[in-house]
Amino acid sequence: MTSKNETLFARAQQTIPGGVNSPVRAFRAVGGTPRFFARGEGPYVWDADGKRYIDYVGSWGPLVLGHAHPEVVKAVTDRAKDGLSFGAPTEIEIEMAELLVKAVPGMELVRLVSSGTEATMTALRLARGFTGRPKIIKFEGCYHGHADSLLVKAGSGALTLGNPSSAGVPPEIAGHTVVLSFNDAQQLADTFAAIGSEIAGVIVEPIAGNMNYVPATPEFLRTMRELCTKHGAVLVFDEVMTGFRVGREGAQGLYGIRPDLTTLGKVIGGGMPVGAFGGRRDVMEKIAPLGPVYQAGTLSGNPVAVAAGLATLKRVLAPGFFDALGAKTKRLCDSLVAAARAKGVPFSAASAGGMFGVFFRETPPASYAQVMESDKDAFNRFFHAALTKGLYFAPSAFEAGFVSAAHGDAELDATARAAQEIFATW
Ligand code: KE4
Repeated sequence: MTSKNETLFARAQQTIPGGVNSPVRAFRAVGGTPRFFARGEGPYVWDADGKRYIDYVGSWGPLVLGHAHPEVVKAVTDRAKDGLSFGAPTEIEIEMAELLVKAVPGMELVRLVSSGTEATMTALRLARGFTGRPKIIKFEGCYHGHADSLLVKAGSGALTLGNPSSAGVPPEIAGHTVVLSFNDAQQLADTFAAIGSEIAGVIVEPIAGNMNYVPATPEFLRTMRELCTKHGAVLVFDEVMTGFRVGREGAQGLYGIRPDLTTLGKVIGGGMPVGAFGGRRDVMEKIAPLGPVYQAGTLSGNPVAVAAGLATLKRVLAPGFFDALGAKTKRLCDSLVAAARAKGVPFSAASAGGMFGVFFRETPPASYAQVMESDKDAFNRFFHAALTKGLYFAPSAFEAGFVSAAHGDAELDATARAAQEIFATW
C-alpha cells in the first residue's frame, strides 16, 4: 500500500524543486521518502500516514518547549487578532529587544530580522562596513545560512548534499571568504599574522551544530577573541542554533567569551520566523538608518512572530530550565551510547543543554576531519531503524539533534528501549 508520504512527495516534486522548501528535508543523504508531518504536540509529531514519532529535530532547533505549546499558541492567536503586520514599529518589538539586550552578554543594541541567514549576512556586512576591510574568516563545516559569502565549504544541507561550496557564487565574492579549520588555533594565528589588516571579521559557531555536534575548544575561542581584538576585526558568534538552546546565555555564556556581534534565530521565534543580530554599540550604530550599512525587511520584527518568541523565551529564562533540559539530553545520549556499546558498536555522543550529537565512531569528533571519519552508512542504517521504531532523528549525519522541555521519562525510556532493540540486531 502506498504511503501518503510517498504520494505527497511525488506530488510535491511536480511544483517544488526536490519536493521540499529546504534541501536537508529531502532525505537525500539518508535515502527513502521524507515524512510529511500533519501535526505536532509536545515531544511528538505525526506524519501523513498518522504514524507517531518522538521528535528529536524540533524544526532544527526552534521548538525548545516542544510542539504547539499552549502558551505559545495562545500568544500567536491573541496577537494575530490585532493584526498580522504593519511595516511600522510596535511595542512588542521593544519588549523582545529589551529581553535580548538583558539576556545576551555584550548585546548593547539589537536588530530583529526574519531568519538566521538575514542575521549572519547582515552581521558580516556590518563587519565590512565598520572596518572598511574585505575579508571574512569562516570555518570548514560551519554553516551560517545561505548568503553568498558564507556558502564556501559550509556545513548542514550543503555538506549533506556533498556540495559544501555552492554553485552561483562568483569567485570575486568567494575569494574574500577565507576558510580555515575549526579548532585549529595555530592556523588562525598564522592567518592573522599574514593578512590581519584585511580581515573585517571572523564568524564561528561556538558549538558547531552543522557538521553534527562539535564544540569549539576554549583555547580556540580565546585565541580568536585575542586576535580579533589585536587586529581590530569583528568577532561574530553565530548562535542561531546555540542561542537559548545550550544555556540561558548561549554558548558564549558557557565559554565566558564575549563576541563583538551575536546572531540569533530559531528559539527566539519559538517556531515562527525571527532572527536577530546585535552587540557592540559602536558597531551596531553603523546600521541604517543611523549609519551607512544598509539592511531592511518587510516582516522584520513581525509582531505575531515576536509574540511566539517572547512566550517561548519567558519559559526558557525561568530558573532551572536548562538544568532540567540538559539532564534530559544527557540521559538520552547515555542511553544511546550504552545500547550501542553493549553490542560492541563504535558509537559516541556529546551534548550541551538541549542540543546533542551522535557519532558512529569511538569518541566524539573534535574537528571536521574527525567528523568525516564517522561511519555515515551506519548512521543512515540507524536513522531508518529508528524511524521504523517511531523515533525521528535529523535525516543527516551532519546535523545536531534537539531535546525539548516536553520530552519526559516516557519518551526517554521508550527511546532507550528502541535503541537496545536496534543494536540487538545490528
Ligand atoms: P535560517 O536562515 O535557516 O533561519 O538560519 C541559518 C542558520 C544560521 N546559523 C546557524 C548556526 C544555523 O544552524 C542556521 C540554520 N540551520 C539549519 C539546520 N542545521 C536550518 C535547517 C535548514 O537549512 O533547513
